[in-house]
Amino acid sequence: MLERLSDKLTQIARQLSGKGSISEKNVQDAMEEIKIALLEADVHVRVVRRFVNRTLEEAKGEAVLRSVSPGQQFVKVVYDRLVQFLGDERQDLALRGPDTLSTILLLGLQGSGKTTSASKIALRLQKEGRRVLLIAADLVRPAAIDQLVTLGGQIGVDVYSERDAESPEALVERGLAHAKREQFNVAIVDTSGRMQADEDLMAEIARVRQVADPQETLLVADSMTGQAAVDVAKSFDEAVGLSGVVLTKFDSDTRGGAALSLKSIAKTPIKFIGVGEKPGDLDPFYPDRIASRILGMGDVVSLVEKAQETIDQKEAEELQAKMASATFTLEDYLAQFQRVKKMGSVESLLEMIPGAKGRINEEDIDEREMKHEEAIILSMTPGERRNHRIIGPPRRKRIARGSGTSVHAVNKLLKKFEKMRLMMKKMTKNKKYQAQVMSQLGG
Ligand SMILES: Nc1nc2c(ncn2[C@@H]2O[C@H](COP(=O)(O)OP(=O)(O)O)[C@@H](O)[C@H]2O)c(=O)[nH]1
Ligand SMILES: [Mg+2]
Repeated sequence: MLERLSDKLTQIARQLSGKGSISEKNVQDAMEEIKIALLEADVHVRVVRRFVNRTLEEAKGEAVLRSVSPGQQFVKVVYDRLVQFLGDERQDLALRGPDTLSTILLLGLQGSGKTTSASKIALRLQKEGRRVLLIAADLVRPAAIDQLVTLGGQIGVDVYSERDAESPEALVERGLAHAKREQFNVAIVDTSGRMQADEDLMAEIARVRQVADPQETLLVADSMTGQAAVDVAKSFDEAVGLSGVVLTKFDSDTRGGAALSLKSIAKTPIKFIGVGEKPGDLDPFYPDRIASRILGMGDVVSLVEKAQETIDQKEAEELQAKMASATFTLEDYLAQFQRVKKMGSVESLLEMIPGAKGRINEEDIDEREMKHEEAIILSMTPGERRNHRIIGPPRRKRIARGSGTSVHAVNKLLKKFEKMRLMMKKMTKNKKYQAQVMSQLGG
């Protein structure tokens, strides 16, 4: 799987991580090589450009970690970007509870692996304890019905089929009625494909989709077709709307272009990969595992992760010491906003403050108000930030003007900050105050 891309990137990463120090030129050269490797892997050119730009941007913005080499740190940046481009989090099927029928509709071009995938997903859900019914709605090729019936027999899953249905949508309607009557809780609909995603196919699919009203509309795409798979996903998504992709023949895909381009070009998450011809050959798609496989530098990645954790730990300790001694300034407060921005969530801020997690919800913190407060603090001089007590009425007026807010807003922030500081001091001594302080933080 992805051997070719993996070999290239692993080689580049190994060279980098071995270096004790790296220059801007090293980074540029490495990025150039990565770019070529990605293009050779048939990754969409727009994705390649985005990948390179984001990686460089991120590498520049990274805090230097003392316990790892810059090369190792850069490898981690590349790894993080790979995970992001592969889709970040694992996306599971969004099915209803077991008391109601859930429907999964499979779409795709001829030969992409729809029928095979239908039986693979059926087996998987059956193992999870679901009562699964396969519906054979490919009426174009008579052999398709036999194929699904045979596969169903192999895995012990019932197949609903009709030999002379007037249309796929009529068959699906009856199949689903059967599923409800017989208390199946998942119905998987296998549809017909064409050589191309033409208008006829789209019209048929749209009719079937309307009748099926599925919880999941999955495109089955052949990973070996690379970028073409991405174009197919885009046109299916525009025509009928997709909830995810099953990327088949991943076992034979040495390049990885489809896997890396799908999420950012076609905006559809990969939910499963097909890794062989047998019914058991279906894996959930884990972006981080695939990224590790591509980069082959798992040890470096976890080393850097650990170093990052330690830095966070140190920051947290410093912050707590400041809170305890009431030397917490507006500058520290501002640093926290920036931290939230960098980490992308308020949650990371809450993690820094002992006892805050679980007591306060992320939603309680008004992000818009945070932006205002940030603007206000940014309009202060460094001296004002370090000692807010010197900010009298004239300064308040100036700051309000500079930040595009009002004197009222500035007053409010200063009052809140003063109160917060006092409470923080108490908080570090008295657990009971922690929750109160956090609600202050929320405004
Ligand atoms: N190696 C491999 N072969 C697969 C995979 N999925 C499907 N196939 C093969 O691809 C061919 C077409 O599959 P089929 O399910 O009939 O495609 P359909 O026309 O979309 O229904 C068959 O020979 C399958 O065995 C996979 O994940 N790996
Ligand atoms: Mg088929």
